Amino acid sequence: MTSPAILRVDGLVASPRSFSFDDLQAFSETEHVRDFTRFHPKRPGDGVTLRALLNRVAPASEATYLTLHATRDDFAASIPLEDLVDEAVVVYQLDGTPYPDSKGGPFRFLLKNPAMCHTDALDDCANVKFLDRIELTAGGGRDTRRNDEQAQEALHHHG
Ligand SMILES: Nc1nc2c(c(=O)[nH]1)N[C@H]1C(S)=C(S)[C@@H](COP(=O)(O)O)O[C@H]1N2
Ligand SMILES: [Mo]
Repeated sequence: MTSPAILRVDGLVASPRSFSFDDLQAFSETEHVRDFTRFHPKRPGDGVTLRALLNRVAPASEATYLTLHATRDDFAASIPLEDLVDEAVVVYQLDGTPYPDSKGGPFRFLLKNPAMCHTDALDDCANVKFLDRIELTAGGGRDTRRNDEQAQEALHHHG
């Protein structure tokens, strides 16, 4: 058996924590965002708010950025925390089962209203797939969105 997928939230926080599918399902209804198609018609699924996750880890006052890591394909995005906090959802289920790989699961970071690619820190590129770690940092951390032109081109020639 493979071990269950885990989302780690750590860095400049009082209580680093790891969340499983079951842990996220247990979040209260007010901490949930049901049916993300209300924000983006092509992105179904249910998630929990970034705020609800942060409430459980107690960010330090020095934490100003979130760095979102996808170990699987070595992708990262780093975004100012205050811009994000009411904008972001971690989607973890579709029809009551873990969010599929084909949609960027088991955990996918989604912005309610992303800007076009490369036009803002909160752009479509920040909708990190295969999210396994949210790291709180003082100032910006790793961000593979700002690669050279050619690499960026390659990134956008998917699907
Ligand atoms: N892990 C990971 N997440 C990622 C990417 C990636 O290459 N790896 N590409 C990003 C970019 S550049 C964009 S524009 C969106 C595309 O999301 P979509 O394939 O669901 O349209 O995913 C973002 N999330
Ligand atoms: Mo992108």
